Amino acid sequence: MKFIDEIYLTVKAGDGGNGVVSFRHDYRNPKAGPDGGNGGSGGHVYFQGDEQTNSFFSLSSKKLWAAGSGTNGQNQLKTGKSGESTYIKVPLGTIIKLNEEKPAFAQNYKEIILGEILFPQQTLLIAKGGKGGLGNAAFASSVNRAPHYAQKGRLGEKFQLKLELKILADVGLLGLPNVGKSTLINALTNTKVKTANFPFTTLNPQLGVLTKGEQKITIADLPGIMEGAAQGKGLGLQFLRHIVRCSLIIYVLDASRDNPWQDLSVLEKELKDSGFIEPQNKQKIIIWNKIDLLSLAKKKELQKKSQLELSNEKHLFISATQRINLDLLTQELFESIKKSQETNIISLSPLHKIYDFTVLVDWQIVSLKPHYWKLTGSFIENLSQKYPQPEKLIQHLKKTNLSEYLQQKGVKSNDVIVISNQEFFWQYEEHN
Ligand SMILES: Nc1nc2c(ncn2[C@@H]2O[C@H](COP(=O)(O)OP(=O)(O)OP(=O)(O)O)[C@@H](O)[C@H]2O)c(=O)[nH]1
Ligand SMILES: [Mg+2]
Repeated sequence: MKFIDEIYLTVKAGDGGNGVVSFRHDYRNPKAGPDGGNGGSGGHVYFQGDEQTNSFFSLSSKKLWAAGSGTNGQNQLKTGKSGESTYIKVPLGTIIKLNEEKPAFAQNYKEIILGEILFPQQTLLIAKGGKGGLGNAAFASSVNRAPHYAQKGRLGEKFQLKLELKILADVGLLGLPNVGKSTLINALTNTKVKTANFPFTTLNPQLGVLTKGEQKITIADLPGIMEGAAQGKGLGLQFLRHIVRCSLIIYVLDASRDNPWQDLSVLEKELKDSGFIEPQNKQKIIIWNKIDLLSLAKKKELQKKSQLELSNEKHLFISATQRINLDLLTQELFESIKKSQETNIISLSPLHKIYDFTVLVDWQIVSLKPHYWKLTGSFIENLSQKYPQPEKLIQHLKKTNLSEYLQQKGVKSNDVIVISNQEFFWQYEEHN
């Protein structure tokens, strides 16, 4: 299956159904009251965490994800049916970003993150469905017993999004090609990643889970990194972003190579040059793999040098194929990760949308001719449907900071503004 860690898509929540204007048919009483029912509400669009997938591949062919719209109300006070919500299943570690043109007052945000999916089954509401409009029966009052108007349903939110995946793993395996990273993940976990005696066998990140009782550690095996990767050599560093969230990095080295110490400095240099992570903020274990291939003398030499040069670093000598010291490594991982899982839990992201974008992204005004403007955006249109009476609409618009926006754009008092095909004379409030 193809590995895709970045996609663009549009989500559209369902529109609310319209309320209707209707009166009871009663030949004995032609003045019988209104019985127009309310519209059903539109379905929402949610994102949901799915442990079974590690890529956006299954989402990549669909560009528009829409929820169902509510149906219109009916006579006899019948409410319309609600639209069905849509759940988009994404891998854990998905970051949902807004991909809309930013309004002037949001330019300070480098990018606008709507939320993150971090847990299995975590559900995040991204686009809210529109409410159903009220039927005319809802407007009946002692003053107006037979209202001839009803509300239209409100529009569902619509956003263009960019999804980015940063795989959620506790441990990342980093190393030059062919050093035994995949052999190691297979030996530690239940995965069966392909291994072979040539470089670049692994082309995509792979995940494995190491378990002990209740505790779980996820490990990511990444494609090999070579010298010059930060400048784009080999597979480059495109996969490095997947270790940004690992709390521990295992540097895997092939102890049987001619100069494994140089390999270690290459790895450290590439990681530093990539600028992706600050290695000093991560826990790290250096692993000399394939020690089964070393003569006793070579092994002693390596151990001695490591004792001197890596005295401040955790390091281990292992063989992934012969299972030498794997228990020690496992134990080390559980101890290190337990600590970081305990501290991390507090800093995880919220379970809901971080900003309310209806207001942020929405307003747009264009000048059609001098002193004549058109105001659009679903926030405005929704409001104009909620308040079919012009005075009420203006009253509500004035409660927002629309005035400031219009002033910035050069709208003057007595200019005409068109909202949803209705014309209004705009007046700024007098400030005494
Ligand atoms: N003798 C010996 N061979 C090993 C050991 N670990 C891995 N190998 C062999 O080294 C070769 C490469 O192993 P892989 O696990 O595919 O290496 P990798 O680091 O995942 O390689 P890329 O995916 O290309 O980056 C295979 O032939 C493995 O059998 C070990 O501990 N001892
Ligand atoms: Mg591999």
